[in-house]
Amino acid sequence: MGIVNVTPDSFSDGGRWSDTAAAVAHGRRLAAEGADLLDVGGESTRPGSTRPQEAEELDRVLPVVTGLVEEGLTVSVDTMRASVARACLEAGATLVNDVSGGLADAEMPPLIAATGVPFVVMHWRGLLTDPHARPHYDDVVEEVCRELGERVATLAARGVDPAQVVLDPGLGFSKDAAHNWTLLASLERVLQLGHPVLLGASRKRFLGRLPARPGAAVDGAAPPSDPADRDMATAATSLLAARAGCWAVRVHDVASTRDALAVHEMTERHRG
Ligand code: PMM
Repeated sequence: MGIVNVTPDSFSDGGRWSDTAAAVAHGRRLAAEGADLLDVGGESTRPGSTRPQEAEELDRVLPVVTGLVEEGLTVSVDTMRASVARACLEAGATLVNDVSGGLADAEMPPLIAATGVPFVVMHWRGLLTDPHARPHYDDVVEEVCRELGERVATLAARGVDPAQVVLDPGLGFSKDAAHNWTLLASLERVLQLGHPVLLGASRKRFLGRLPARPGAAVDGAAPPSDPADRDMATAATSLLAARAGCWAVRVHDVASTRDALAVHEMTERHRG
């Protein structure tokens, strides 16, 4: 899944594709590099960012979704708003990716139930308004899995077929670096919930503080690397995701992940 952020303020590529033509060209390039699916989003979820008005979000994403669909590409929409999801589905998007897991908008579950489209339910403990609020877990894997299971049950009670649901542990959402690493090390536990799993590690902050990097301070005080310098680490997480059996990875740089996934495919093919 290649990321097409049509936002002025996403943490790694905010503002770069905010013009429709540039965003469509970017999506086309990601598809040419091997993305099977393009995820178009118009709202940044970085801590402290203010939500765009509904009309503004729609203005950002709908022309891009339409443009990519017209090129015959498979498109998902990254939104927490049912109205935006509905308009994009009508324009030809085939999947809804909701970082709130259907919690932000009461109209989302009935829309997903009525349309029957695949629905990405990401784990998040809510819109963070305080960027310094520290998430607390006694056992992050156990709690994320339990809370995802509860989300699926709540959605099912509102008519969503569990077969529509793709789960995402939500790296970086209400989670610190140690939580992200622990979840990455335990993806098979998320897969045991019995749904396809999507992983979104791409360029996230915890990948910008790898201990082996020259200059990385032992006490972790070194500044994080630039988001765009995190693609090799991202590709490594894509390999981990593939080995665990994930369904998809959501990435900014498709070429590096494509190669990592090819390494996985070749080693699987040659497994004795
Ligand atoms: N991360 C971001 C946005 N949308 N959707 C899913 N399903 N999973 C994620 O991890 C996720 C997401 C934030 O990253 P971005 O601002 O670079 O898009």
